Amino acid sequence: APRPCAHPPAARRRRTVACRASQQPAERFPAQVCVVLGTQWGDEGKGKLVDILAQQYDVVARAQGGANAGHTIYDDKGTKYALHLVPSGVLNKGATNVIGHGVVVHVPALFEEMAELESKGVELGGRLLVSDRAHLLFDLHKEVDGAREAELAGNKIGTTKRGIGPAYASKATRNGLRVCDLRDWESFTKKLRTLAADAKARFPDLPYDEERDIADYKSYAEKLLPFVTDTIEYVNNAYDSGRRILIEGANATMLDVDFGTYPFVTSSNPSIGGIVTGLGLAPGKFDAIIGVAKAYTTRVGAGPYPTEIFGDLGEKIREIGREYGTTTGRPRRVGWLDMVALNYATKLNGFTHLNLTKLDVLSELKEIKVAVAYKHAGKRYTSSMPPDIPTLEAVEVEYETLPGWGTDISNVRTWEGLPAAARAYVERVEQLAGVEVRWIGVGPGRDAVVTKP
Ligand code: 2SA
Ligand code: GDP
Ligand code: MG
Repeated sequence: APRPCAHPPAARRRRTVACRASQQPAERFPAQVCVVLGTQWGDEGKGKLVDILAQQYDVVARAQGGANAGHTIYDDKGTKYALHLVPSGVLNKGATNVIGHGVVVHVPALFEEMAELESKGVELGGRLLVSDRAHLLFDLHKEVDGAREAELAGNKIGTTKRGIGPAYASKATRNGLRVCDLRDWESFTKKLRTLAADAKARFPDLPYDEERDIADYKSYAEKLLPFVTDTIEYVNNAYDSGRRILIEGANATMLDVDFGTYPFVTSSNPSIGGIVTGLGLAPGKFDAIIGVAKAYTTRVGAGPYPTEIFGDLGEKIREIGREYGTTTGRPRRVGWLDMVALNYATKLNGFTHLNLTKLDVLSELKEIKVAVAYKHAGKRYTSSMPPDIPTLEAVEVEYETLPGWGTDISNVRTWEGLPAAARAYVERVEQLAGVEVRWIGVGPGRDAVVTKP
């Protein structure tokens, strides 16, 4: 049946808000279309929230990024899954998982991930769809990623070397290959040889054997094509028939190629615009946009990081929070919660709710700092970012200091059960951000979440 509500988006939004206010919090979700985005430099715990919410959704979709992403989730038995290309809705047997056209797909990495999931008993047949328009990421792109990083020497971006930047570069250069190209073998081989020749003109010693890839992709195509469809049609039809759609952002706003700390960013738009262009669902259809923020911050890779904590304290938080890359295992840099970045992300993405994660990691600290402003050359920044790296590296950070709670909260499951100082911390974040914090993470497990009344 067609979706009953024919109100224009703005009117519908107002209606949704009015109706939400009269409901009990537990009933506010699932919103029909819900987007989950990273607000910081990634690894905020997006996967965990998506996995939790997915239990109430029919479709879970990725729209940007690639296998650079690492989303960690746990099932009820405590089995751990590290997802890179497959959406984190995969443990909800009732949900269809969609890899939208904005994602750059390394087919062998996808197969590896699918095999790993199947070895853990997660069946994907009929539950995974891959966009026919998604760009293919080849080993060639990974090699170029490595070669470019090597050239940068002391100025490396610190990429995951998963080929993300070069794959999006091929897309923009318009010599990239897409999933639908696998349907026309002759044209596919011709395009791949042209792409390889182009890369080798720039990097003559590039260790990439296109003839071997061509041979491999013959069987990959046969295996992949049953999963391939027009996902733009699929998600829009799902929407029109009233099905619930959850969209999982990868990476995060401060790594956005337009909004982040360029050039120390990824090559997609992990903010709301990338969701629109990467999936094909119109923005007026989004009912909830959830920003996921760690109660502190982390950053993996190089680039300016105004609230970075060095020395023993940084090391301590890294160890308690187990802050190591989900994809590469790299140690993550650690810093205080940065409200300048969070307010900037809120402004850009229009968050309707926040999920504050990993509050448990701060339990041992006597005092917790929160950055409320950057100051530089007579200017005070509270929700905007200087565009250039030298200024970002030179800003003086203005902090507020809040008392810690000094007790383990990892077994707390209710708002009232949290120590007063922990509640005060959450409320201060809410106040500074001007957005409701609806979920508070107190541990990595699926149940380790406090829903704020
Ligand atoms: P890339 O590979 O071109 O996207 O790298 C560019 C920058 O983007 C950062 N980036 C990430 N930051 C945090 N987490 C990511 N995913 C993995 C994880 C990272 C890992 O979940 O832990 O395992 O190392 C991710 N992906 C990209 C990257 O560090 C560069 O700063
Ligand atoms: P994502 O990329 O945003 O999905 O996050 P990652 O999975 O890369 O990194 C987040 C890490 O924190 C994972 O190991 C999660 O299991 C873990 N995690 C998520 N939420 C919480 C939380 O509230 N507390 C603790 N201690 N760990 C959490
Ligand atoms: Mg991650």
